[in-house]
Amino acid sequence: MTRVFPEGFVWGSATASYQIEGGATEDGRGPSIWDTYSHTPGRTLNGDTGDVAADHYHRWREDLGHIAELGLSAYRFSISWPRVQPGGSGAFNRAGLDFYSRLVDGLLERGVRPVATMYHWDLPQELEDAGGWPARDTALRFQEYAAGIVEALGDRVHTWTTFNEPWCSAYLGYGSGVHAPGRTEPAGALAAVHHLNLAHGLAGRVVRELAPAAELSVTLNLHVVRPASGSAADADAVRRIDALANRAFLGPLLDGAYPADLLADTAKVTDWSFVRDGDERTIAVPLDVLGVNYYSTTLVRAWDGVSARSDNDGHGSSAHTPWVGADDVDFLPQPGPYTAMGWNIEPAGLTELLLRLHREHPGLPLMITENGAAFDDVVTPDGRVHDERRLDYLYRHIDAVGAAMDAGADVRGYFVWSLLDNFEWAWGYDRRFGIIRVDYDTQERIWKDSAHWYRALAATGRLEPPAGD
Ligand code: GBH
Repeated sequence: MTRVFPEGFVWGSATASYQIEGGATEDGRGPSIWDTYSHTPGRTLNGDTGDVAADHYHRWREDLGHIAELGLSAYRFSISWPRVQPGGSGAFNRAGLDFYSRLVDGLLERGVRPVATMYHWDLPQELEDAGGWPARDTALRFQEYAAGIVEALGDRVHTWTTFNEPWCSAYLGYGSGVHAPGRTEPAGALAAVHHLNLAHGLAGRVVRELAPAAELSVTLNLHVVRPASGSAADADAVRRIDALANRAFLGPLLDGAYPADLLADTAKVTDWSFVRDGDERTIAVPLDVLGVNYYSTTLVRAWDGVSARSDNDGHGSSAHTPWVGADDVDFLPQPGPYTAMGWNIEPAGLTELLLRLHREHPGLPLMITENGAAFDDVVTPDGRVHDERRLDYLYRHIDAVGAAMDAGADVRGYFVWSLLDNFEWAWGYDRRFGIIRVDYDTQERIWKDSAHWYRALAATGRLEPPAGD
């Protein structure tokens, strides 16, 4: 069935600094935790690093051309903290600020709305050396960084997003260690959760003050958690994971407090004494829009402590769990189909998530800030990439967004992840999410079929089933 999206619905695409820019040591950029991590043997697949990536630092003008050619109404990018403030505190780097200033102006000239993320995981290494996100001071440094970039770019940026997926920064960075900085400290992961939330609140207030016309948002990777059975024990496993994954952020951000069950569940890990009086009020700065990243769903059961655990527990290559304090929860494999990441494809989960947010936080506008899929693309002799599985994934998920809107959810836009193939973190260049292919030998950009299809969608707002569907 053809679905027509409302006039003004935003069609965008998203990227992140470390994943596309390269230019890792140029024009005064300092090192980030991802430079250190990716250069540490054994941390990323094939030892891949973001040193060159998609060379966007030099090819930004060409990439703006692709964005314009696609007819996107918005582009979501992230600012590299160590490019604009190399040591994470003190002096700002003019050349770095100028890079983003030119990018923003280039978007505006082409009629594309800039949506800037302040932090998509590249913490200046000096701040990690001083303790990283488990240290409260990092949140204060973030406030200073936010003031510098908002002063420089102000309300030329339409939407300021403080953080991308703080879940990943906290639990993968400091819990399982499969992301930089690779630490495995359960209490540190929860302290990181709090300091990321706090940093959001502090930076949010900076946006309100220095760029009152800009929108304020944060992007979360909320988990759609389902029970393996109807048992009370499995329902409780869902509750616990929902607390760690979702309510640890939604609680303070939207309701002004951490959920009591989260504090109780994790009491053996930490007493949460890092939460000081007034912090929760600081965090709850009103949002204009909540960014939602969605890829897949999560299936859990209570673990009896005896039977074999599933190996699909989200630990990646690490022996440590990101799910700190939830050792009695098991993560189960799910029915396919799967993407090349091994993630199950389930569009209905996106509808469910949007409707939950609509129900629990009525009146809060939502934006899909990431959705997309990695597949093993091949370039055919005609020089094209017939990525029909990605195209089908996008179609089904955008349709799922439409279904949620039909049921009342206030969704303002959709950003496909990603504009370009890029450095997929621990998986390096092995996994390709782009609607535009990057040939890493020549840096040539090739539109995949999904890009042509997305262009038509952005032009008309009419979602047609792909041929053969
Ligand atoms: C996003 O992360 C990132 O924002 C982006 O940079 C990245 O390139 C893109 O997605 C593709 O990966 O619940 O532990 O079992 C998404 C990260 C994906 C993290 C799903 C959690 C489930 C593993 N999330 N993943 S777990």
